[in-house]
Amino acid sequence: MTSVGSRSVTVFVEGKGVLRCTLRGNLWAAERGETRPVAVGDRVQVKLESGTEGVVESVDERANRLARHQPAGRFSGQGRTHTSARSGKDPPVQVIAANLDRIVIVAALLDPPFRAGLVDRLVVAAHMQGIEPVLVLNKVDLEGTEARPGDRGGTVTRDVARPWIEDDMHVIATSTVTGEGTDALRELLAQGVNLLVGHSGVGKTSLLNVIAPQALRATGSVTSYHGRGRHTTTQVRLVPLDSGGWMVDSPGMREFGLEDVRPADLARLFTGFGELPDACKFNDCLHRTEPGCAVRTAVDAGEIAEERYDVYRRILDGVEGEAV
Ligand SMILES: Nc1nc2c(ncn2[C@@H]2O[C@H](COP(=O)(O)OP(=O)(O)OP(=O)(O)O)[C@@H](O)[C@H]2O)c(=O)[nH]1
Ligand SMILES: [Mg+2]
Ligand SMILES: [Zn+2]
Repeated sequence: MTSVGSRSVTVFVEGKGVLRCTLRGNLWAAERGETRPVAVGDRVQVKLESGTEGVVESVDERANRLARHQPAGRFSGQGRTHTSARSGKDPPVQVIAANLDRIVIVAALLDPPFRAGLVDRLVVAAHMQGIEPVLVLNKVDLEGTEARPGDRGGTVTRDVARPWIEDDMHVIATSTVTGEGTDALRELLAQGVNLLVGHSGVGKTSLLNVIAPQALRATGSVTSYHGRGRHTTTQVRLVPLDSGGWMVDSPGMREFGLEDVRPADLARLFTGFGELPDACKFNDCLHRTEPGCAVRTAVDAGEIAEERYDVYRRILDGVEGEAV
């Protein structure tokens, strides 16, 4: 499955290229708490109707998926299968892509400003699904540039990636302007299916254009107002690489709601606490104010940075909010 539109989808068939397909009606009825019956990256069975068209008959079981939880009241109108039949149940999740080998989390050093929260949520989601997370710190050509007023001040450097580097995650600093890091990224992503995700305007599509220039896609300038991207990419799309691998470009996201994380599991999936959660007095410690908490003790001793702990607490609040 290479793209999913509101009426039809495109499917890559070995030896035939890309076919435009409709979905067998019962696929819509069989939706599994998801906004759409299929996602980019799904492997499907297709009945050919002509040289360029077909019907998707069924969707194979997935190895994994990256899905975002849609906060209640925020999902109406984004799909078409979750109306009356699901009322009163959990809102459907939005599956961004399926059957992934890597989730390539792209963040910019500046413009838009680096925000750890989204990176951390995506890393937790990747760990839960057993998918390798990769962090790409893009726009490093802007390193040392004074942050603009309103961007919380201060100068941002590539040091922001230290928690993930210390956790042995692949972290690559890149610039599509100077070319720094792009060869290393191309090499890392040569095989398998790689999903590009991150805030709008961080340079996901620009990186894709460097790695797969034959599939040149539109990029947009970051609006100066708020430094927020304009959401140039509007559809999730699978692009083949000459190396045999695949890239999936996705529209920028403002936030990412984690699905189905048990609050007591979060600290073990979060980057930066190491084995400490296992040393707490209570097995289901949430590392807030519980007695005998090894995480809090390490924060108070300055062994864990307050900022890291604050990000954890924000994500925990969100996870607990969704759980009720
Ligand atoms: N200085 C600098 N600018 C970059 C770099 N990479 C991309 N840009 C610029 O950042 C802007 C946004 O790039 P895009 O590739 O469209 O960003 P995106 O992440 O695909 O954005 P959405 O599709 O909206 O999610 C464009 O103006 C790019 O030229 C970089 O390494 N350095
Ligand atoms: Mg884009
Ligand atoms: Zn604890």
